[in-house]
Amino acid sequence: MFRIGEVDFTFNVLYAGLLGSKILRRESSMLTLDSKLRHFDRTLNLQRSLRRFIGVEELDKPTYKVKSGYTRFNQKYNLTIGRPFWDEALREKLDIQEENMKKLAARGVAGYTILDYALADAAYTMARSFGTDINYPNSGFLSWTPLRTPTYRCVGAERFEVTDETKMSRLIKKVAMWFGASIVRITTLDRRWVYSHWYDNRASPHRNPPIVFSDESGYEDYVEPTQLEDGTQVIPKEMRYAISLGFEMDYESIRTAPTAVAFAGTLMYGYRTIIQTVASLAEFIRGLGYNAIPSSNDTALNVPIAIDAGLGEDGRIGGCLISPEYGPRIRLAKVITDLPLATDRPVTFGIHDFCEECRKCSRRCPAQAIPHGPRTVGLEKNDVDAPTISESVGPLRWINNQERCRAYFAVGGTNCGVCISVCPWSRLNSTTRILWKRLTARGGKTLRRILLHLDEVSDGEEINPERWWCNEIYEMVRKRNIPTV
Ligand code: B12
Ligand code: SF4
Ligand code: SF4
Repeated sequence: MFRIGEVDFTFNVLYAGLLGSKILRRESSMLTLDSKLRHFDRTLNLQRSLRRFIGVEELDKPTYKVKSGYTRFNQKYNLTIGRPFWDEALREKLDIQEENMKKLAARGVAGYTILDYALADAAYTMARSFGTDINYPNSGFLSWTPLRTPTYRCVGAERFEVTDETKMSRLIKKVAMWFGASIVRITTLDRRWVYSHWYDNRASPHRNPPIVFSDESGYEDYVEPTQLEDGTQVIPKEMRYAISLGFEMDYESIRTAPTAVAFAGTLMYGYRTIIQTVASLAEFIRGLGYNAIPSSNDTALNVPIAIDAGLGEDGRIGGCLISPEYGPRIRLAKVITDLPLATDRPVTFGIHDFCEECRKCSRRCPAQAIPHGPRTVGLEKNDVDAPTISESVGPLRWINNQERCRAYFAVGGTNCGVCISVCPWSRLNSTTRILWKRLTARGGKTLRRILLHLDEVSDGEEINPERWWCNEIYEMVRKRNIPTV
């Protein structure tokens, strides 16, 4: 018998082999859509077994700490829908995007041709058509009110009475997976993570209305999610639950990061599926007679909500949750509801210790946006001169310089994603990778270093966009330098 520390190596190899082959056989339901609702019982069980095998521990409280005095973040300061619309100095840095895209496409640079950008644009269709926009609350498919007459009214019934919250939660998870989610867990909504205000650059002049709860003075009469005339969004106090949803982004396209193919992957396997899933899940809940707010990047912060629900933990890539199943290669969304549900617990699998050693994302980030040093609360400077006004102050975490990251998006007209592509936890769940995860989560410092080294030498291959497309037209577009400017 060969032993590494406390770990029985022979047993591990055998168990990982069995679990790995089972997961690979069940890949259709574990990693992609499955058409049969009953299969999701097995998927949920398999996810639980995988977590147990890796060594994911359930906790009473999440592993993060938040300094007292933390105040809710105003979306006006974020770098997607807020600051670029009112901060001229930042705008200048981002304005290079269009010119850069033209130059790259004209030179036929792989991953930045007209085909690559067209693919990304097309993959975005569901998430930004018919009034839907992933960044605005209550827009299009993200409507805060039912899109059609709720089923319970159509069938002339009272609202569906929930007598067993645990069974209801399992049902909701299965339905959400059927609609498109890869992983679903439930938490009580912590109001700290709801934006204090949302930003509306469609209004003229732009406006920055508050998001309030119905137990705040003056809003007591609202029993349904409501948008007031001045844009104020009211969430009824009874909407205490957040269904946190994770969406695996496909490995092949992400491995082409930072190209437009990777961008397309995040839009396709992230936002397209998010919109379809949260909108449908919200309609299902409304059909039973309850309120539901489907939400993508709008309304609240997805990462701390997902940590509370136990989807994973925060890691060195400051804006990303690392999940045991997919690492940071997962997009997040949520549905806020008053449907009575049983909640899940937060988890740990030692990612803070692992990120201390690893630093692969900080070494590879082309914008030097990810710190090499320890976690901070944003009150002191770390080695990438954060925080800026776009980072909240108070939660202990690896604070990234997101201004640098956002400015790098403008360089290639994509959303980069190199950090998620290179993270060892993003790799596909082969038998060896599952074993690697288990040893990494449970091992000590020395073992972690050995495993990190093994990751460097074994699985570092990035995918060339040319190989990704695998089509002669792509070669022709590159050689003929189409389009020209
Ligand atoms: C705006 C935004 C950005 C901005 C940066 C954030 C900013 N400061 O403006 C830009 C455009 C640069 C960006 C970049 C990226 N983003 Co982004 N981004 C968002 C968005 C839409 C809003 C977040 C926000 O308002 N941040 C402003 C303040 C709050 O930032 P902050 O204080 O630094 O807090 C961050 C983290 O510390 C964490 N957080 C917040 N509060 C707390 C509290 C505790 C206790 C902890 C532990 C963590 C935590 O969440 C925040 C995420 O920005 C979210 C969606 C959402 N609603 O959550 C996606 C989101 C966070 N991004 C995501 C991703 C994947 C990326 C990129 C990898 C790009 C890509 N290719 O997909 C990079 C990674 C950059 C990095 N180093 O982290 C995913 C993360 C998925 C995951 N696995 O967790 C999200 C959740 C989108 C989604 N729907 O899945 N992003
Ligand atoms: S998305 Fe790119 S620029 Fe932004 S932090 Fe990740 S690697 Fe750096
Ligand atoms: S690349 Fe390494 S340091 Fe960065 S998030 Fe992944 S595990 Fe942590």
